[in-house]
Amino acid sequence: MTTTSTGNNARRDFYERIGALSMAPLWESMHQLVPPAPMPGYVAAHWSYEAVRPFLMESGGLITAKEAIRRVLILENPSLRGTACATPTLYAGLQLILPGEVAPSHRHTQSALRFIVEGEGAYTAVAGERTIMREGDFVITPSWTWHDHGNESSQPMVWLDGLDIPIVRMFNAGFAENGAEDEQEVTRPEGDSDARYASGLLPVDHKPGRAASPIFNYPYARTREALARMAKAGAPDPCHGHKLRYVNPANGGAPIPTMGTFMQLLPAGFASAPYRSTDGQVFSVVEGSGETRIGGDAAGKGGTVVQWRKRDHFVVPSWARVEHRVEGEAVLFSFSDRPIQERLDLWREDRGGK
Ligand code: 1HN
Repeated sequence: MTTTSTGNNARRDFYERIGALSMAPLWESMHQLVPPAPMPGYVAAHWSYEAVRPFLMESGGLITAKEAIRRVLILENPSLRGTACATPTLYAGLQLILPGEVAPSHRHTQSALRFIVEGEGAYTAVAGERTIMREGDFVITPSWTWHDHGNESSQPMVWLDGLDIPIVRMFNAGFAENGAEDEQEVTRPEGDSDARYASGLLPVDHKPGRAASPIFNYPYARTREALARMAKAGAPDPCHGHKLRYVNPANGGAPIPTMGTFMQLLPAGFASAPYRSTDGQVFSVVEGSGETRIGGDAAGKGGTVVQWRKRDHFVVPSWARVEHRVEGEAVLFSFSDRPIQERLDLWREDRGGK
């Protein structure tokens, strides 16, 4: 028996004995616990709307929105099955609400975003105000606010739900309540929060209290116009094209404190320079088509190439390189946990020198 194997046997025996006391040797796992660079441990993923939509519509015949509470097909990362995670920190799902249906009022400490994928005319009510939702609108449901949805239009509505479920689960800070009525009482006229907070003005005595934005619908018409004017005015960023982040006008931060939300226009013929950042991201294709190489090397080789079209969804893991390529103009919505990472001085990016 060599000294080493004696040593190893002695160590194994030691690990077993300390294991009985719920202890473990750090030196066996230290390299994994403190890696030299992020090792995401989850994969790029893509859901084509063409493949998903028939199942969404089929779910409409299986259960009502009222019975389901929320009729949603979860977009679960293939390497995180069973966890309801699109990335280790983010939940994503596609919600269907049919004409005449109501998704009953409830509230929870998890924050939610809605990004409207198909249809228009359904409303969501948040904290006493309704807003009618249209394709491309970005709508928020802040933590612990009552919310219900209803579809008084004649077409199905589908939206992307993004929630900070894994984050709240990690903190074990989840609470939820059902409303007394299916539909909450409407106490303010439609457009009230828009009037007060969305014109570069704030009520004179507004006190920045909570972290979430006082605006709850950021309509696509305005976002799209901003992008179009920006694209007309100057050259795209080599990594992002023309990219904007949604903002809480009262504090300059993200509208939802746990999730950053972004919209970017990729001009016709654009090929982005390889870029990576520590926030894993979920993308929703708003306009156009193109392809994205995910997790390639600095020279733009290898990785997974996702070919996407309007209404598709895809996931870019943390610290995986992203390269977008389009023929015609395209618009992408995305969300990530970037605001949390920034608060904690953790967020990093690598622009590959661009
Ligand atoms: C929720 O409340 C909604 O309000 C959507 O539309 C998705 C996923 C998990 C837990 C609560 C909604 C949800 C959710």
